Amino acid sequence: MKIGMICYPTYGGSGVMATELGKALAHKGYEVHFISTSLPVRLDTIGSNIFFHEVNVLNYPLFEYTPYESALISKIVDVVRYEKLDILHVHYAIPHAFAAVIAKQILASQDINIPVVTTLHGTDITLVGRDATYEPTVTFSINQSDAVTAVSQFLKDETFKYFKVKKDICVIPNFVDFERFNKKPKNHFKVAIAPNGEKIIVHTSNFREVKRLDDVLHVFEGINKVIPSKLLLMGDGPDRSRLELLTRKMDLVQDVRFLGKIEAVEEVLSIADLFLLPSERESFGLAALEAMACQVPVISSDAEGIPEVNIDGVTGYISKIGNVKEMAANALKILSDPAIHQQFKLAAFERAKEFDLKNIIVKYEDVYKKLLAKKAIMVS
Ligand code: GMT
Repeated sequence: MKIGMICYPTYGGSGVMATELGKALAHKGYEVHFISTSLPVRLDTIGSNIFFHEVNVLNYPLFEYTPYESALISKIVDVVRYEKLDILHVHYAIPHAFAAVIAKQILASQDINIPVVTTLHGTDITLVGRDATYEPTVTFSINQSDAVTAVSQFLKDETFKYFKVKKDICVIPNFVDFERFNKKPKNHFKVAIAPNGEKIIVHTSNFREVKRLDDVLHVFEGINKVIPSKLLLMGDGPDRSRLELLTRKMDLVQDVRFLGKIEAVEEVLSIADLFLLPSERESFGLAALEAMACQVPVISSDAEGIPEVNIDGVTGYISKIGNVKEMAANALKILSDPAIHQQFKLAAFERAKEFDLKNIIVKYEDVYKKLLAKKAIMVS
């Protein structure tokens, strides 16, 4: 089977998840064609059955805004025709689902029938997608897709609540690859970061407002006052410069490291003692799941789909959004007692196993196979 995988190439959860899915499918023998504006960040291996097609946007002085969607649609049409793809799997509704369903219509006019699977990821439904600017387009794209999946029950419910959806949505949670994310600590790295055995606290995100990076610093401050610790911040985004200034203002520079868009996320997680995710919005929280796979307990907010991943009092603790005092107190409960810490680490690991890539990937394969079987019946 030849699959077209369309996603954002940047450090966002949807691009990460699409890339990991594509790599895993290729490993199982599928031919996977990524279509994106640049090489997706986690696409570190181009194997014999993984291909990358770059969307080139042609500029013209008349264009005040570059018509990216048109370029993407044209690229999809071209790749489907030339590579003879069987199915398109698009990640994030705006503009990918829209581009795919329009490409599908263009191809239908050339007698090519290509099923479209749309995976909804988060703010494409909960924030930007529901705004009047995009809502009609998102509704149309969902209803014109052949199958729609959502990464959490929360996201499915929100989609039905805010959009006039006329089809079923299948919940397929995000997953983690245990071959990559596991507790194999790189001790030399740990010694360099925490030379005096300080606790290592980690946060990963794309540094947007919804991630509440200020809360990350305030929770860390609460921990650091009591237990010598270091905070490692992975990722980058619009809030980074402001955060750097806040770190100085809070006099935390000695203990906070901005690692930037680091690729070896799993190496940092493998030496972490605790993960912080105080987000305002989080349809799932893939970053937390990856931490849990590395036996790292999670201190999080109760936003959206997070409770479907982090279990309060078992794999970490959950507090109301913004309650940094409680988050710090909960972090200290875990970190102060090695036996309790160990119990949370193991529980986090056990919970993460429920989202093992090996079990989740078959759910996507099922969706593809059903659509292709349906297509075969229509042809015969
Ligand atoms: O919705 C976003 O903020 C973008 C999206 C992304 O591409 O980064 O993130 C979402 O998708 C991830 C993967 O499915 C989820 O783990 C994140 O929780 C979700 N982010 C939000 O809902 C804010």
